Amino acid sequence: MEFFKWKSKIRILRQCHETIDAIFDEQKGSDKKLFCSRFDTFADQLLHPLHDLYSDQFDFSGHIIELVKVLSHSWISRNSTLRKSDLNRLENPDWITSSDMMGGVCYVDLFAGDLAGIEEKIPYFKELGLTYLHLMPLFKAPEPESDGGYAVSSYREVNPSLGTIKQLEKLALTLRKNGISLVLDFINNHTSNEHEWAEKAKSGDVEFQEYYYMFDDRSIPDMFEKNLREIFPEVRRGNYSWHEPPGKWVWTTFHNYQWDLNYRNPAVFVAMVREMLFLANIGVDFLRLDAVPFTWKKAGTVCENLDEAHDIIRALNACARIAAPGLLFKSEAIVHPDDVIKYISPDKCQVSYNPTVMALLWEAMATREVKLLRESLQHRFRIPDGTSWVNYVRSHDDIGWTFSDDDAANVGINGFDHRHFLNQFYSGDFPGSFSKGVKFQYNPTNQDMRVCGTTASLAGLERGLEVDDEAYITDAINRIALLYGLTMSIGGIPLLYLGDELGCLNDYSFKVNPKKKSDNRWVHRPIMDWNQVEQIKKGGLPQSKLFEKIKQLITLRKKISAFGSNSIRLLNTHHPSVLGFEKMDTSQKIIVIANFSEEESTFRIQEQSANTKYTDLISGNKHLDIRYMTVEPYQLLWLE
Ligand code: OTU
Repeated sequence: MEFFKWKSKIRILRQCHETIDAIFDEQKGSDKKLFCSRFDTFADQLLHPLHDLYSDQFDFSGHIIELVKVLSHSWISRNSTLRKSDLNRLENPDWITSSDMMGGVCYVDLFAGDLAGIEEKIPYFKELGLTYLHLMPLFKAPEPESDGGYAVSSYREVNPSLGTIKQLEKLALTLRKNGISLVLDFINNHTSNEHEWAEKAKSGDVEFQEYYYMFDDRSIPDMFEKNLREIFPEVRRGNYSWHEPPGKWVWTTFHNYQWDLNYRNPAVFVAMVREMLFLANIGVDFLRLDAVPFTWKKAGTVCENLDEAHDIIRALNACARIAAPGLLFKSEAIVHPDDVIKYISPDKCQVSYNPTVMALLWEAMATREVKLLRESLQHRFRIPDGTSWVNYVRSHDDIGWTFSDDDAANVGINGFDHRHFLNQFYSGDFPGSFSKGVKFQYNPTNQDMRVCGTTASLAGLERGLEVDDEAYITDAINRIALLYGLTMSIGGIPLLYLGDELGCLNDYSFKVNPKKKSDNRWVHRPIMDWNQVEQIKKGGLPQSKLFEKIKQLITLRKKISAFGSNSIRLLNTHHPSVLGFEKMDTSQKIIVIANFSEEESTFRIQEQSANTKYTDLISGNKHLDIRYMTVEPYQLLWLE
């Protein structure tokens, strides 16, 4: 490193500048000065991690020069709208923690048929106040199975059944004009087995075989395998699959058709930057970095969350800062909370899913106790300035119980037993459970398991409607509103899985669909039924109440600036089912109270003075004395 800092670094930087000069001199008019100043500002963030990763590789500086060419050309072709938006974002870096932020996520086909359909739904997004729209993977992918698009055959082609890349670019612009940021996945851990690189590897092209991890026999795979986790053990045991051609074992962490990219090869890094900046220049605002923990493998380790995986993200981030400064990253690390947090930083991922809070919201719902949620929030919620959580109730994936066993032990819970209980509870096997989830990926070796289900089905609405019991249905609706209301007030960007606002239930039809039947996650990815949406909007249905409630909460959240902020102060409510915390910023202080019980609960917040009276912004109730107060079943209070 020392050597790099002095001698070779100066030489490489000089070569970089010569390359930049040559490219920009040919393309007169493009803003070279700005580009150069950004390059200089972020050169260390770019070159240091790359030096750590690749300086031992043949022609390290050649790869750097190639990278600089990619960055220069991407910047030159970045259009004026995006450049203007870059400047806005840079001038207002706190935009991600504004309480105006409201996210939504959907599949293009399931929600609206195709990209044209999505554009038609913009009024619906605006009705919900969305400012952030994550469209699930929409790129060219293998048929019939593609892991819901997470096996990408081309990062530059839209799946023809959904539209074209031109349409996507236009949609990004239209969304931008409507105040909605476009979020897409950057599936950078693997490509599909039908990607051009994989095809070349199959045909025996050694250059492209080195884009992946390929082995002639089991000796190296067997050595690695000793320490590796299995992600989809019901689909395939182990982390490798045999492919003929090329007649080799291929590292496939997920499905056989998802080939892990070999980031030890610097050419892979450069090639992926090229794809990433292509997406940036289409007008994507956030890239969700899929499966970030897995991008580096090292013998003798679990091959997740390694330091080198972090180096890759820092270098990718520097590329964005230089060539597409408005582009932000969202981390998708559904792992132990100690690891989740390490990806969150202005020079890595500026936003991140909050899988711990997601899982613990459900945990508190099942146990009617908030102690583990509270324990975790207490020391795990705080993240750096310039970053934001994305808080969600559920995603397109299963729910895994990724809380810390140490946190659990601190509040007297055995983590292993508790996970077993939660799986039983949410798959509906636990006596008295309100939930109708489906088990996912049982691993007989370690008894690990996760669960699937829509928010409404997990929260009791499906059972409630089946037994046609009004009280049961009301509890379920209130649970959903409570969960979403907390994602809106805990701090960060709330993310709505579109359809949840309407109480969408599990869809079991995937079981007879040959493309989907092997993956239980499809149970919670229903097709949006727009006729039913009309019925719900007319009013009178139980789901109508939910829809109105969710809209009310979103509208209110936007007015409460403190709800965007990362800081939180936990309050002692003296009741096991009642969570209390305070959100504060320079202009506002709000107390949030959440009752995770189907019983009325009486809580006490003692640190209040006798003459402080509160107004609940949700119900409108005034003159509330929280030194001793009773809340309704599953009630949420936003107290001012
Ligand atoms: C992600 O999830 C996606 O969200 C999934 O839909 C994909 O199947 C998968 O990647 C492969 O592209 O294991 O059960 O810590 O938890 O990357 C879901 C990260 C997953 C993993 C996560 C993965």
